[in-house]
Amino acid sequence: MKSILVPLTVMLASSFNAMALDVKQRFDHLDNNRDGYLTENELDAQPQLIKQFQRWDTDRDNKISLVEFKNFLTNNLH
Ligand SMILES: [Ca+2]
Ligand SMILES: [Ca+2]
Repeated sequence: MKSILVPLTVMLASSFNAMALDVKQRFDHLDNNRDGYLTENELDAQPQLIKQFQRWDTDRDNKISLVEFKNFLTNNLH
C-alpha cells in the first residue's frame, strides 16, 4: 500500500510546485519595475484583474502582491 501512495504524493507535490513557479513567472513578467507588487498601470495585460482590482487587493494597499495575484489566478482557473 505504502509503495503505491508514495509516488502519487510525489507526483501531486511536483505538479503543485510547477503551478507555484508558473504563478511567480507570470507575476515577475507583469511586474515591470520589479518592486514585488503589481499596480494598475502594470496590469494592462490582465483586464479581468483590473476590473476587479478592489476585490483582489485584499489588504487595500492599492497594489497586488504575489499572494493576491495567486488568489486571483486560482479563482479564475474554473
Ligand atoms: Ca511593480
Ligand atoms: Ca494588496
